Amino acid sequence: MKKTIILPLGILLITISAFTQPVNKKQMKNEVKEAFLHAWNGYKQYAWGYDALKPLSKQGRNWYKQSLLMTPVDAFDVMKIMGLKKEAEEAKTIICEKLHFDVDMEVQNFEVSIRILAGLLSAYELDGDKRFLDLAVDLADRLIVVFNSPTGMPYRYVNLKTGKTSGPFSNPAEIGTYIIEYGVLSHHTGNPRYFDTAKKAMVKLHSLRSAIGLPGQGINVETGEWTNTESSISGGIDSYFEYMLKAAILFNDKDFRDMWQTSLAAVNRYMADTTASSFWYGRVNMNTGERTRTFYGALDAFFAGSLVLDGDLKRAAALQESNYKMWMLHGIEPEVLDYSTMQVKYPNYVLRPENIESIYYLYHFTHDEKYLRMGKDLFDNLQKYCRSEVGFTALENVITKERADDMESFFFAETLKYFYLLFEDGRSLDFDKVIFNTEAHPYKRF
Ligand code: DMJ
Repeated sequence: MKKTIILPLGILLITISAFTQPVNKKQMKNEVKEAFLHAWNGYKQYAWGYDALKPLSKQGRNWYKQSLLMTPVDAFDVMKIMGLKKEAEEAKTIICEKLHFDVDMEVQNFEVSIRILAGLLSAYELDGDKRFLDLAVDLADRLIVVFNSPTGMPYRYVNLKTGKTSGPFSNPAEIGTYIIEYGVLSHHTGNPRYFDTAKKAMVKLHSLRSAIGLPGQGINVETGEWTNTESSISGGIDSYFEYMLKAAILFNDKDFRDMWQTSLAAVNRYMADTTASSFWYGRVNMNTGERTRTFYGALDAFFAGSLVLDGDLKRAAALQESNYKMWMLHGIEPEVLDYSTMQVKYPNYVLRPENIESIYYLYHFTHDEKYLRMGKDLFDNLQKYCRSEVGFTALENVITKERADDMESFFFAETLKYFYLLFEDGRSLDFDKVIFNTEAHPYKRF
């Protein structure tokens, strides 16, 4: 809705957009639900049984030789949250009838853990059907062998049937993003092995931090030697930090609290950066703290949410202003931006959730209407630039708006879920009673 005001001189016409008007939460919630159904129906019609939909060529895509039903598993808890009973039943049926893991194929432990293992666990918590837990236990028992390295830090890949592991060159995110899923699994099975294994890997990784308290971007899990000494809050490290804080909260565990506080102090001291009017976190050398690159991107945007979850509203709010600026620069955020020049470094957008995730967190803690308006602007632009005939597409280039033939399962699990939760006022999910894994799968706090 636009309102036109004629100023006294009668010459100047200023259009004040809906930006200044209260956001109609109910209407936005319904729009998000409609967008979800649009994307799900596209998947159903053209990619049923595959991992994901290719929305431009209208066909299915699998990650490996056999589908792991990424989209139904990732999307199931959103359907429960949105009250989409028919769709949830469809997803449950295909998961329970078709999903199995006794397949001779090598998978990436990180992605399969945060999407499939995590999705099955939240499905179990929200639905109560034990078949979800049985699938989760079977999968975890096939994945957990990745931790059998000389350091206890996991290899990147594992063959689900043979248990053969590979990929010693890893990064903190792929080493330290299991404690939530494994902890929840230990909680439901009564078997402490999962929690202990994931914690040991995280403790080991933290012990290898530099003298100034930072992890690097690359590490060999067999030797513990760093292979890349750049440090950031970005992809490759991001969820390692996220899980320290969330594990401290979920398990009320002092070790994770100490890890988080040590790391956060170093991140704030060395990575935090300001330009004329904005606050950012750039990249630095893990040993010296010297700035390496003034890069910030779509993945980094999660950090405002972590900051406010930890009680640092001041930095969180300042960083969210930058997140919003990054999104609105070209209408949709780029993968990476150089914040010192505001030039786009990597121009693609893969339907990532982190910006809206942080908006949701900030709105929860402040109830400041401006976060609803930010959320609305992001959603309106997503509809405008990414919606396609049979779903939503990633963008090759946020400047030209050239599309990419891809709709990641996290678009359901995270992006649409956080939009919905922002506008629905905690009716279906109480923020304070859950912890979200890095793929936005919620677990009850113990
Ligand atoms: C998701 O798979 C997870 O949020 C992960 O931690 C980072 N990348 C994607 C979303 O951007």
